[in-house]
Amino acid sequence: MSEGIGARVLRKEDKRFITGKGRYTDDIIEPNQAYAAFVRSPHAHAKVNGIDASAALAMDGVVDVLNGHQLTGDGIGNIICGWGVTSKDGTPMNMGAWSALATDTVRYVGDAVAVVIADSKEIAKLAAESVVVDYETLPVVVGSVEALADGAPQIHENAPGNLIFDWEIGNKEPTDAALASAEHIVEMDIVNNRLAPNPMEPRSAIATFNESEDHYTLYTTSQNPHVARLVLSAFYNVAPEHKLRVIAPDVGGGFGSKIYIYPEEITCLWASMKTNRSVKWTSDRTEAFLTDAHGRDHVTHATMGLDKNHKIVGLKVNTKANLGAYMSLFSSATPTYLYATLLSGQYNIENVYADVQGVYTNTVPVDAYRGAGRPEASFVMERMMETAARQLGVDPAELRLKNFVKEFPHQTPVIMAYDSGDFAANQKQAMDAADYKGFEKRRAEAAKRGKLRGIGFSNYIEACGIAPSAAVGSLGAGVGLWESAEVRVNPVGTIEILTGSHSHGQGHETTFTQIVAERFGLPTENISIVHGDTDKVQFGMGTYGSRSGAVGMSAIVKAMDKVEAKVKKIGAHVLEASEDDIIIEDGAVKVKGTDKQMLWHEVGLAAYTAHNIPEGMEPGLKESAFYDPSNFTFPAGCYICEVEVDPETGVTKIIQFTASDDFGTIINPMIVEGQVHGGLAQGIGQAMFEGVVYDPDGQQLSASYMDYCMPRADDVPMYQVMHQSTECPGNPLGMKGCGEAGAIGSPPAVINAITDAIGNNNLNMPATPSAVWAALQEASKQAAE
Ligand code: MCN
Repeated sequence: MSEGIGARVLRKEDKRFITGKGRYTDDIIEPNQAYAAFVRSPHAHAKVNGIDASAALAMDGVVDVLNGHQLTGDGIGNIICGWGVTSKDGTPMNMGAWSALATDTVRYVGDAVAVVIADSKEIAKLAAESVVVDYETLPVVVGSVEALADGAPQIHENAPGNLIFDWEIGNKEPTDAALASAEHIVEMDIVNNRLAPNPMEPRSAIATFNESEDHYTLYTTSQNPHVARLVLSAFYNVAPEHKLRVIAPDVGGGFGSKIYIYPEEITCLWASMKTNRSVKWTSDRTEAFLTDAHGRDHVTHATMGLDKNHKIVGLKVNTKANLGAYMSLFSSATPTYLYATLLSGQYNIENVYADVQGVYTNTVPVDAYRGAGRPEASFVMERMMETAARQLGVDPAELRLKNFVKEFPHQTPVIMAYDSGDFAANQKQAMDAADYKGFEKRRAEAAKRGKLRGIGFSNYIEACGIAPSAAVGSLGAGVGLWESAEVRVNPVGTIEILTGSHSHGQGHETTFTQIVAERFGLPTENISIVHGDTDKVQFGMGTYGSRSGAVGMSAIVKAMDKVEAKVKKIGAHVLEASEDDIIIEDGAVKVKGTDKQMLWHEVGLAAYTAHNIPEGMEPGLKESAFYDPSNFTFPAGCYICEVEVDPETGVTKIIQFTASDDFGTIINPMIVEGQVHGGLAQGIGQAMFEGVVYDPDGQQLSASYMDYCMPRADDVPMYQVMHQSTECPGNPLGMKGCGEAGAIGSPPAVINAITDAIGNNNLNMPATPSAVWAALQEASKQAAE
């Protein structure tokens, strides 16, 4: 089947995207549309003593100026965090309140205190600048370590010492004992830098309250419109669920940052009801830096023990996770369930213990960003591994090989049950492709040119799919994370797939049709995807955690099973054969071993005309299914990075990057490679270029592309991307997620390579030329002493 599973089908959606025909939220124009501009705090921490909006209200074209007291007065609820994390001492999270518009206190630069609604965007922005807010500044703290220190400014009344939770996982006493008796100890302080998500399309929302129908519509840049509707109605009381339609049309990237319901969506909906106008807001880039949820920001101390045979006997990790000024949907889950549960990496380690403190600071809220917790875990483990190899004077590849999990299923001491994998095979494939054996020769040749060449490994594992619902629920999530699908065969035989997954760059319109094409032997052009609209798709959990393949497509498989069963019954009836003899292939329903057949569209027609179907059968051909996976999926791989450093300037060039991944069954290799390429660019960005920087007053010094450096095309090499797969036993297609792997696995490979080149292991991300140069100076100073 040329367009089925494994085919490099070109992305159907690209026709409209690359010809400028995509329809994004900001492209939607409603009649009688007004524009919102937010009045944002210029202070990182302040009391709000009053708001004077009289000048703004007097301006021509200003419809209204609304504030937090009005919002809470109308019963609009606080923004919630959807995952409970219980502290070591059994207490629940100390959660501060987050109102979509602040009332008495602002807690980060960008915190919204009021919104101006006006006839044009320009008037709204101008008017917002004329709103006078009486702020009384308060002391500020931006780092998690500082926020936990005695005497730090108190950010939320009910989170004493700024501690949201102090959570633990693993076996503490046995880990302590294993470390005490270990032959070798490796100890490191590791910082995982704060990142801004930077999707190509900034966040946007347009809300319409239709008074005559008592109905709300919200177009928004969401990765999960159904969850948005649920949360907006059930928790924020903005509109009853059955009277609210949420549509996420084309979305230009999200990387996790569009999972959450932000203050702006809540405010636009509420303001639409207040003003009886459609209300539109689209973020600009500076606003995006100031308000899109950031990612990472961990400060970690890790200790690893090895025995005399270099087997790891224990791992102990303490992490302080900066969660910013407020907690949003996934924020508590990211540094706990999605991080510490993967700290043992690809290795068979009997004793692992981690404790994590979630901390409030006067910074932008931190939540999931591509990988969410898993890049932080793989960075800790893979930096520790490389450091251990260097301290022991052994080959890093050999040390990993010795410690790999080799038998599956494998239960780790930190909850996860790895179901499949062949880590040694991925490592071998990557080593062969990267010509690891020939590296020392290349290093010597580079030295002759005055360059420092280095090589670094990263053997990552991640947990995708986020499942099953019972387990996710027991971890404190408000909802289980299953997925839904409906397969509609139309009377003419074309097929529409309604899915709860949401494509915002991942190519679902292509890959989802491929599995249907494969099953029924139809061309993909006869199959289309319906998604992103709560009025069209019954319910869905959306796209994040690389779950749409393994979970979303599995729901489609389940629905196709039901369609197939009905088609066989109709085929057997019409063709006067036994159901057992009916096969479906090449777009036809056939009787095995005969030339009797019905074409696919004839089956569709039969189902809807309904005069020649089995007695008692319901007319129509449409089935739905809900799929709840039995486990996470565990994509894994080996990444090898080779760099050259100019010792005069610290400028680092990636010469070669080799990735061998295990994604189970691959539906579309081209799309999967694209996903890996994108993830690698983001991981390399984190390792070498990107970082949100705050000054001590809580002002972002990196809130524009002048200061926040994204990787450009010439910063990344032509990757060598390859696969060595083991089938996932947990879902019908055998798939594992691929959407985050590149971002998870690449940062440690890059830093391991650079530190290998410069001979100094003490290097934080981003490894900018000045950071690398400083580390080189430190190394030569140490050598001279
Ligand atoms: N696929 C496949 N074979 C596999 C696994 C996946 O062919 N074995 C295909 C899938 O059918 C899908 C794509 O690869 O078309 C990605 O699938 P999957 O790994 O299931 O990830 P999701 O579709 O759930 O996407 C989420 C993931 C995440 S969590 C982030 S963050 C991310 C990412 O996808 N954000 C992205 N990739 C992104 N790509 C773009 N362009 N923009 C983003 O915002």
